[in-house]
Amino acid sequence: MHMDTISYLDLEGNLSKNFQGQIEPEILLKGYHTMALTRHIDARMITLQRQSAITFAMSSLGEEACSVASAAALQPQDWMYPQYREAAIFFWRGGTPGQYIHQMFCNEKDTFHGRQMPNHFGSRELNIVQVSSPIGTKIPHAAGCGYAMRMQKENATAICYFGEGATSEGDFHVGLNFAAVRKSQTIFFCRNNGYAISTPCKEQFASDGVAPKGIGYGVETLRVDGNDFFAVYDVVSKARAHCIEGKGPVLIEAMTYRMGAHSSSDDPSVYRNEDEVKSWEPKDPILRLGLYLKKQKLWSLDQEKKMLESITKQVDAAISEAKICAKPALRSLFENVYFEIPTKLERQFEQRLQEKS
Ligand SMILES: Cc1ncc(C[n+]2csc(CCOP(=O)(O)OP(=O)(O)O)c2C)c(N)n1
Ligand SMILES: [Mg+2]
Repeated sequence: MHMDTISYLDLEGNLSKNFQGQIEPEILLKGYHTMALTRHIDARMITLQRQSAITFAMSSLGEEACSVASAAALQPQDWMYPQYREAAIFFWRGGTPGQYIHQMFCNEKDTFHGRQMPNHFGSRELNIVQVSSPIGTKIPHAAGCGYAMRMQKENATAICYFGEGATSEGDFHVGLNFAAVRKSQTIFFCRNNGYAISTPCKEQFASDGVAPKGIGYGVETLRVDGNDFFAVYDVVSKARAHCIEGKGPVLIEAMTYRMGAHSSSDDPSVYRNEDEVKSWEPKDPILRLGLYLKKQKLWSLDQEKKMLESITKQVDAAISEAKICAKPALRSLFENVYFEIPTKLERQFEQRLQEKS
């Protein structure tokens, strides 16, 4: 089976008449700013990794509209389960560059006490469940969370983000089937960015992408242009309403492209062609929304310049602070597991202290 892709914003920034929704200019401007901020931070983090200031970095270059437009279409009470290419949802919800960068440095001010890899952000206050490395494990969690929301008749949904590679994991199938049968208030947001590290889609599945899998499980399924802010916002708004009305979960397949390397440990030049990358440049989500905003006289070159200057200043300051911040205290390795630290662990801590001195 073949499914069409919903798209409203063309490559010149013209909005199709088929777009029936409405997005306030403030949302578009905040969306544009959040995408630009995320792109800037991602680029800086990759450079810092190359300079050995941090150990690892992943970027969402070219995929920013997937996170930002989806987050914009949701409510603060909706729970978010990101993979690792969704840093922008954290910024959309008010997470600061400083908080994010401390996590990237795994330092004393990192909310997670340096116990995770970089890019494993999260926030209890912002209803963002922390990223975990094993692919797909959050899919059943979000299915269960959405089921709990339905049982408690909450005006809330759970959104789970993952890549197309994650749909080859058993967790995807377990999660979708459970959510479909139980009518969980869950939005499954799949970013189909063409690759799972070096594995292209054509070696990942024989189906027409991910969408047919949702239909197979009886899940309402939509395929959208993931680089179109308007289209992503629109389908996620509709998906949220569908969940809240008790009609069951929704699977969204957002068609996008991973413009950068998989991570700082990857070199994509060994497995993909530069022409393929170039062909996606005009589809860039920031470029397209920017063209629209300028045509609508909502944005100018002068504003663009000022925005980039202010982002650079803000991020520079956050990096400088993170660089001089101490690593987490040794003691923190032993905390937050038990309410009271058991004697055995206390002894290990003492032993470690002696080894250090
Ligand atoms: C269970 C599991 N298997 C393998 C890996 C190694 N791994 C990390 S990212 C990744 C590719 C994921 O691709 P996709 O889901 O398409 O997301 P993308 O990186 O493209 O955003 C793999 C195989 C892992 N983290 N967890
Ligand atoms: Mg992928």
